[in-house]
Amino acid sequence: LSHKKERTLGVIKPDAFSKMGQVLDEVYKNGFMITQMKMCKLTRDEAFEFYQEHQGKPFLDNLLNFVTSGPVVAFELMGESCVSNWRQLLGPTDSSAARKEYPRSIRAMFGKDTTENACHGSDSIASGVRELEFFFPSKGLGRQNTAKFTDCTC
Ligand code: DGI
Repeated sequence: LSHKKERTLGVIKPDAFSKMGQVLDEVYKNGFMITQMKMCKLTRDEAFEFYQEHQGKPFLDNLLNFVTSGPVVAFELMGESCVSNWRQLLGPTDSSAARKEYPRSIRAMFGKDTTENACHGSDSIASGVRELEFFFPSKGLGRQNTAKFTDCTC
């Protein structure tokens, strides 16, 4: 069994921006460590790049409208199995399903439906690396070398 530390990207989406304190409280209550954080408002081009894997999907336009409708808070999480652990804390994509299946999840508590679902989480280690590079570019001073002080291997 591997106990390597992983990195993943979390994003508080525009619908939950005003509840960022409560969301971050859940992050810490559940034992996650935040190692980078940034507040920004995405342009449509940036959102399109971020969600490139959803090109051609019927919900993409709706998703881009929503995620560019207000500011977001992006953060890096680091820890053992944090990619899947963070997605588990988020709950199902559909916030209504989350309320039924996992009432203590972040989407159950702060999301509304399948579009306005409070937060994002990378779905794999590879997605996490790409998505972290998007919000925290490793060139220049865009990203601190947090891997060094937390002994992360990716
Ligand atoms: O990883 P998730 O955020 O749970 O879901 P995903 O990576 O499959 O999709 C990214 C986002 O796109 C998701 O948070 C909300 C939106 N989305 C995904 N599937 C649907 C959707 N929106 C609508 N309206 N309908 C969908 O089927």
